[in-house]
Amino acid sequence: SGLLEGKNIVVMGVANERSIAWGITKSLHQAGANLIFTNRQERSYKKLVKLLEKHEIEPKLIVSCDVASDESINEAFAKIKDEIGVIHGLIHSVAFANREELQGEYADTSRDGFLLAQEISAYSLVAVTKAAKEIMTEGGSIVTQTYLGAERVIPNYNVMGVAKASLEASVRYLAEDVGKYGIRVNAISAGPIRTLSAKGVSGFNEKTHLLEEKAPLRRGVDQDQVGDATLFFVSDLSRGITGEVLHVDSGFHIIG
Ligand code: 0WD
Repeated sequence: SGLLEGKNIVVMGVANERSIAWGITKSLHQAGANLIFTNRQERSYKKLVKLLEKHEIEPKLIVSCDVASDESINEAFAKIKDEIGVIHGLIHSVAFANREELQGEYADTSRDGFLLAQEISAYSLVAVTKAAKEIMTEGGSIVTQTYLGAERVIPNYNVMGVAKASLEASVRYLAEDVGKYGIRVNAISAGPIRTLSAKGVSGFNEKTHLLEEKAPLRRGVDQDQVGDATLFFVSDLSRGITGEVLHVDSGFHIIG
């Protein structure tokens, strides 16, 4: 369908074909969006270019952006403004924590590790919202990716769970701030999906089996399901919704 025909959407966080942001890319592309990509590493840039070629998706622009740096964020959005002008959507699909702190006890989290997880996984949404709202002059939709570990204690998720709680609270505060400009901010809380980042969480792959056993739908979640739910949030179909966290997890979160 042409739900996003003529809309300029920025996608942050495609590392490879398994990335959640790649599933989102496919859904947005099918809906007719013009896509702008940001990525951090040279390695992911090359992968992204290859992936786009393979799937015959023509990017409007690819810019490098390290969310750890305000300068990098400002440069990236200045370039988007120069070359694209107005944007209508932003996909934030970025997180990071030290691998050694995604196992064992949360009580052992270091000060630096705590701050790093908060900076890359939660503050980054604030920083990119600040930059994006300046070029969302026709209104828009910002969508981030969170996880159940924000709401409940999930073994080994630890410092990232606390960062996701901060991310979800940020979604609500940001939604209030930018609502007056016609911009919505929402989060998708996906069930566990095997990706590069997920490999960093000790025992994460076993969690996918839990959905098959215990979730109402008795099956796991994939990147395409998250992509379609994100498409809903980016499109006008969700125009009445902001500050929301939507679970795309086969219903797992309702089971006690
Ligand atoms: O089960 C899962 N995989 C779930 C993931 C369940 C629920 C939520 N999520 C979330 C993650 O926490 C994250 O917020 O989804 C988002 C995307 O995660 P993913 O698709 O699982 O992970 P991955 O494919 O590894 O992409 C993460 C990307 C990085 O790739 P590179 O190769 O560049 O490290 O996060 C980005 C980066 O693209 N990233 C950064 N981007 C800009 N600046 C930075 C940074 N400093 N650090 C990481």
